[in-house]
Amino acid sequence: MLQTNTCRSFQSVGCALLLLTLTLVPGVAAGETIRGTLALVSSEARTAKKPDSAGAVVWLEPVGTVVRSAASPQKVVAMNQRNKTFMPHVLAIEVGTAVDFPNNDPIMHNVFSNFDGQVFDLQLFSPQTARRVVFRRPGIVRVFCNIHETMNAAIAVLATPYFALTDGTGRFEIQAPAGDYRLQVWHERAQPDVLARLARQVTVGAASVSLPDTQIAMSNDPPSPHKDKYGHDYAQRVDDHIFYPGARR
Ligand SMILES: [Cu+2]
Repeated sequence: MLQTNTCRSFQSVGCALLLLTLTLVPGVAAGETIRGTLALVSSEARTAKKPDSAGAVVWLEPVGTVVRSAASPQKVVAMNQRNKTFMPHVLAIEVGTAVDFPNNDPIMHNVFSNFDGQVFDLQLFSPQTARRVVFRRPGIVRVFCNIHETMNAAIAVLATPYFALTDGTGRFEIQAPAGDYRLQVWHERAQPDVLARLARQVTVGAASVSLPDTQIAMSNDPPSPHKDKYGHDYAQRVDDHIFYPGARR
């Protein structure tokens, strides 16, 4: 993740400084729905296309007593591996949720996470098989593959059932009982201090809440390099030796 100052220094060569806007409007069913927009807007004049605003995680942590809704959270979700890509790229789950990692490629993968969040290592596993991890503590889990350096994803493990991911236009909707909450936001390309400033108290069922615009430094560059599960740089690898015997290439 690039530092803000780094991004500033690159503005002249195409580093995008994006504007994050967030507005909450109570839903039709007041006290139960919060809808909002978390739009990523490029300030770079040359960027004609609107940035994709998908993949921001928004969640509400109850403050004090909130009567929990009867709906139970989804307990098993999946993060696929297809075309050497994790899909979806960002998952949001409640603590205690199991995540399956199905390998839909004709080659082996080795899914792992070795810092922050929950550390795990699924070892090499074959095409058309899956491994499962149950996430037991809150945090942001960075997910990688030990074979393919370009594969990366994130799982936001949350201590609340009230959360949502933004769509491509930045829209999100959270169902929650009436009460007081602390709203928090995470985006993989946002600096921690920016995210901290976005956190605030909200009351579901009250009048509309407007949150101020905040600038968020982001880069169009690829994500920062990461190490393999042994803490080493990724070596140049020939994929052929990890093709599963008999699998279609
Ligand atoms: Cu892989």
